Amino acid sequence: MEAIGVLMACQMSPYLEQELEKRFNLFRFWNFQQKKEFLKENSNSIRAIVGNATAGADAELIDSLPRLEIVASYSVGLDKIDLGYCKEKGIRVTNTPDVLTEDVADLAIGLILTVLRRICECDRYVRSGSWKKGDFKLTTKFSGKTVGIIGLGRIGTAIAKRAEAFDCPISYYSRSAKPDSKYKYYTNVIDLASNCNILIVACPLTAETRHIINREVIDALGPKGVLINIGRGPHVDEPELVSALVEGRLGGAGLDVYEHEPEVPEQLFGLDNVVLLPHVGSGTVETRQAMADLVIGNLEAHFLKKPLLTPVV
Ligand code: 8YV
Repeated sequence: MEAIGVLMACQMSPYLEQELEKRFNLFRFWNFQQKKEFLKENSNSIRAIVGNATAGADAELIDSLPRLEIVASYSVGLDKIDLGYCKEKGIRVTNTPDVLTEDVADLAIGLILTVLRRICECDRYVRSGSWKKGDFKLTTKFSGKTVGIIGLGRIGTAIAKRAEAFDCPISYYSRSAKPDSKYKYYTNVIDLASNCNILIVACPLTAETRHIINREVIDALGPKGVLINIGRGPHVDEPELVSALVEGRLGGAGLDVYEHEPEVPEQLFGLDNVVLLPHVGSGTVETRQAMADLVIGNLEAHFLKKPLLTPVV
């Protein structure tokens, strides 16, 4: 039987590569300089794409692969996949929900503590020998602060649960109120931002949520407020965020994602009230393996004509 062709859209996990290679005819897209030529030559054997938060499947790629049946994303976020087009063409889509929820929620809390308690700056203080010259300055308490969450899905809920353990009053914004939620619901982000100390972005990136954090929201959060983004860079109008932080109109920020990764605005590098992470929300050995296993499980299920493990489309 002809081996099933699987196209990996970019480099993401050596373990996943190895496991895909055992089962399929794996094409590593990044190894081909002439992408168009490569697609032309192999369009008849590729039946699956493995994407992630960096590269997925847009209409152009989908159109160049007439035998494409499934896009399996090594991510929970689906913003790099043209979902509408996949639906229209009957191409199945899967992602990796649940397995990464805890890690991302843990990291959101880590970012809050690191920004408020200046953990990175404290570490530099000790390493540079400054402690010998005097005590570190006082920082800001986390426990009891009001936390606002944009998007009360799996990850938002896991963050809320953790913040509850810090005795934080919790409120949220989402498209509609969650009938079973005990948290306070705001019908718009500006009201949420005006009424919380820490604002966390935890919703999917869609046309509606792009730049959901704009100047007005930043101003509503204010000079004592802290923004945490573990969602996607384009949720935030980045130049507005940078100028607010540089001008002291926003109290601080903890960022795991950026508008143009891996580019990070250099104006942020000198700011001690900002913590910058390189998109590592799900980046633990345990979780990345579980994500890879889900990608493989979905592809195997599809090609064995069994129900998909985590279908989206
Ligand atoms: C990953 C992510 O960084 O799940 C998501 O949506 O952004 C992350 O888990 C990425 O897809 C791993 O390559």
